[in-house]
Amino acid sequence: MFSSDYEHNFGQILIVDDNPDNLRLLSKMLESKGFKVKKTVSGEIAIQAAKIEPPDLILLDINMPDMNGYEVCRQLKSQEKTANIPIIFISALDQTTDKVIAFEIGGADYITKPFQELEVLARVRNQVVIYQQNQQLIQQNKILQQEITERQRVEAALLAANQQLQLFVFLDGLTGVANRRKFDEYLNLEWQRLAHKKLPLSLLLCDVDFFKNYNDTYGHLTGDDCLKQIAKTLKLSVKRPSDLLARYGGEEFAVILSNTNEKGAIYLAEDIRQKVYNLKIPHAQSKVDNFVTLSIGVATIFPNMQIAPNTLIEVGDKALYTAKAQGRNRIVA
Ligand code: GH3
Ligand code: MG
Ligand code: MG
Ligand code: MG
Repeated sequence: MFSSDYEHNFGQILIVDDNPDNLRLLSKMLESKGFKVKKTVSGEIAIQAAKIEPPDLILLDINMPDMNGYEVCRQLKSQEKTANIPIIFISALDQTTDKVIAFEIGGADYITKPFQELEVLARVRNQVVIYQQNQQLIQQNKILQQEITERQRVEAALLAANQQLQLFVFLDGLTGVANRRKFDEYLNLEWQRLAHKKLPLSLLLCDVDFFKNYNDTYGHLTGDDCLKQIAKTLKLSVKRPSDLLARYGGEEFAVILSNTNEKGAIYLAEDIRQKVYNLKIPHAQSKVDNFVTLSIGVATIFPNMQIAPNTLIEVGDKALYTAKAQGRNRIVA
C-alpha cells in the first residue's frame, strides 16, 4: 500500500555524510526512485538547509569531522521548524548503545553500513509516508481549528446582536427607560419571587399634571423634551438594581420597588415629586402651579400567587386618582 501510494507523492530528502562516495551512491539510488535529493558533507550546512527548506526526511551519518550526527540531530530537534522532520541515522556504528542513543535523541530509524539499497529504500519510503500523512493531518487540524475559531466569532457576534435587540425590545424610544413590555415582565417576575420570599412589593404610578395643557401651550416637541427631563430626574431617584423605572403610558411613569414597604415607597415618592417640582419647568396653563408637577399613587402589597399582579396596578391607579382629585402635585398611598 505504501509503495503504490508513494509513487504519486515523491518526497524531498536531505543526505548528510562526510563520505562523498556514500553521498553519491545514496542520492543516485533515491533519485532513480523519484525522490528529490539534496546532499552535504557538513552537519552545520545540513541544519541551515533544513531550516530554509525543510525536507521530508534526513538521512544522517554519525561519524563526521565537524559535527557528529547525534549533535546535528539534537539541534534539529530543538528547533520548531525542523523538530518534526524524520531522521534516519545511517552509520557504521553497529553497537546497540549507538542505536539506543540515536532513538533516545529522536531518531526515527537506524541503518547500519554497509547498507543494502533495497532496505534503505524501504525504510526511507516508510518514514516519508508517515511524515507526509502527519503533515496532512496537521494541516487538516489547522483548517478545522480556523473553522472553529470563525464559528465562535460568528456566535459571539450573534449573541451581541441578540443582546442589543433585547435592549431595544424593552426600551422606551423617547426617554430611554424601560417600556411597558419590560414593566409587565418584571412585575410578574418580582411578584413570584417576593410571594415566595413573603416580602412586600411597592409600586409608584407617577402622572404628569395637566400635561395636555402643556402640549397645547408649548407644542408637542417641547412636551417630549419635558418627558425626557422628567425621566432623567426619576432615574436619579431609582437607584437600587432590583427597582425598575418604566414609562407606563404617555405621560405616566411607573416605579417597581422590590422588597419595599409602604413607608419606604412613600419616602421615595415624595423625593421624586420634589425633584420634579424643583426642575421648575414653566407650565403657564397648569391649574396647580406655574411649574410642571407630578401626582403619584403609591401601592404596597405582599404578593401571593392567589391574586394577580395587576392588583398592585389597580391599587396604585386608585391612589393616583385620589391624588388628582385632591388637587394634584401630591402623593397618595
Ligand atoms: P391630568 O393632570 O389629569 O393627568 O391631566 P393630563 O392633561 O395630564 O391628562 P390627559 O390624560 O388628559 O392627557 C395626557 C396628555 O399627555 C395627552 C397627550 O397628548 C400627552 N402625551 C402622551 N404621550 C405623549 C408624548 O409622548 N409626548 C407628548 N409631548 N405628549 C404626550
Ligand atoms: Mg562518516
Ligand atoms: Mg395620564
Ligand atoms: Mg396627566
